[in-house]
Amino acid sequence: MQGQQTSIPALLRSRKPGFTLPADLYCRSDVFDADMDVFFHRHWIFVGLECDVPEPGDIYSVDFGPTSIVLVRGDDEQVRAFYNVCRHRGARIAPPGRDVVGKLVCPYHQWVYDLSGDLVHARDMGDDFDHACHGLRRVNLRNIGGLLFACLSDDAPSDIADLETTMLPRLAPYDLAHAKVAFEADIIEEGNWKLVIENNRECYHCAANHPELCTSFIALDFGYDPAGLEGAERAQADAHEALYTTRMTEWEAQGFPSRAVEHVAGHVTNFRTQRLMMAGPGESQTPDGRAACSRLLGHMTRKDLGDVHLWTHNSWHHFMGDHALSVIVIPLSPDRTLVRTKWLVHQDAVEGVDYDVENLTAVWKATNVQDAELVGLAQQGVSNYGYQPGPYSRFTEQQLDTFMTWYVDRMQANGY
Ligand code: 3BY
Ligand code: FES
Ligand code: FE
Repeated sequence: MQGQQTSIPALLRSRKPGFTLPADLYCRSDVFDADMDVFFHRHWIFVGLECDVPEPGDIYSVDFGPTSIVLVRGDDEQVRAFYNVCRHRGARIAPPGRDVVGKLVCPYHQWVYDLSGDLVHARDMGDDFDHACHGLRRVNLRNIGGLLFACLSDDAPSDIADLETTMLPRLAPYDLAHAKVAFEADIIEEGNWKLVIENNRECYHCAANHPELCTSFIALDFGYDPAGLEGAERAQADAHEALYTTRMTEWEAQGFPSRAVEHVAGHVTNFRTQRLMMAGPGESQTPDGRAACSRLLGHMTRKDLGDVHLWTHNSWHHFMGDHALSVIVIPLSPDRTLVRTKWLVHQDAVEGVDYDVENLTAVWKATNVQDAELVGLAQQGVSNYGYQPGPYSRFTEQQLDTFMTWYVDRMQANGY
C-alpha cells in the first residue's frame, strides 16, 4: 500500500526536539536532493587541505554529487578552486584525485587553461573569439589555517568569518600549510550522511565499539554530562572534570585557546571546536597513546597540548602535537556516504625514520571500520517499517540534538 508522500516541509515540522528524525528525512531521494542543495551548495563545505596541492601545478579534484571542483595551486603559490567543467561544451576536465599539470587541458577539444583559470588557447574559434570571457568559473574558497572551505553559492554565508576568527589562533602552531598527507583512506559507509555526522558527534557508543580509540580518547570530555552517571562512575567523572578544567585553564594561560566554541542553531555555518585531553600518555591517537611522529607539526615543541578537535557539518578533525587527522564527509546517495580520512605530518617528516605509517594510522583505520558498521546498522534501522524517532540522551547526545535542530532550521530558512 503506497499512500501519498508527506511533503518535506511537513516532515521537517514533524521533527520533535530531543528526538532523531522521521525516517523519510534519512531515506528519501527527494530529501537527499534537498540536502545537497541546502548543505552542499548553499553552505560552506570543507573540501580539502592546502597541503593537498603543495606545489604550483598541483591539482586535486573533489566531487560532490554531479558537481566536481578542482583545487589548483598557481604559479603565484595561491590555491584557487574552479568548477571542473570546460567553458566550451562543458566536458569534465580533471579526473578525480590528484595530478600535476603545467596547464589544465580539456580532454575533449583541448581548450587550454592556465593555473589561474584563464583560457589561454582555444583552437579554431576565430580571431574575434573572446578568450577573456571563457576562463574557468571560480568557486568561493577560504583557506583557514590550511583547511580549505568552498561555497558553491554566489551568496556565500558571511559567518564563515566566525570560523576563521576562532580557528586561526588555534591552528597557527600546527602550521598545516607545511604539513603533508602521509596517508589517505576512503571508506564508503552504507548510511545517510546525517547518520555519519550523528555517529561522530557522540561517544555514547565508544566504550563498547572502539577499543583502539578508547586508549587515547576520553568519552567524558566529549559532551558527556557527569550528571547522567551514578556512584563510582560519577565520582570518577567529577574528578576527571576537575582535572580537565585545570588543564584547560593552564593551556589557555599559556596562549593555547582551548575552550569549547560552538556555532549551532541560530548560526548559518555550523562548527564546534574544543581542545580535548587524551588518555594515557596523552600525546596522540595511537595504539599506545604516544606520538607516532618524532618530528612534530609546525611550530609545536610540546606533545602535551592535547587534541584540538573541530567539527563542521561535513568534516571532523583532530590536531595533535605529532600529527593531524582530517576527515571529509561526501554524500553519495540517500544511503551511501564517502568518508575520506587523511593523516597529516610535518612536510619534512620521513616515513620509516620519523614515523611508521601503520602506527600512525592504526587507531582511526580500526575506528572507521567500526563506525561504518554502526552507521550501516543505523541506516537499516531507519529504513525498517517499524522505526520511530527515538530519544537522544540529554547527558551524552546533546550535540546530536543541536545538530538536528540546526538541520531543520537551515532547511526551513532555505525554503523547505
Ligand atoms: O567514534 C567516533 O565516531 C568519534 C570518535 C571521537 C568522537 N566521535 C565519537
Ligand atoms: Fe572542453 Fe570542448 S568541451 S574543449
Ligand atoms: Fe565511533
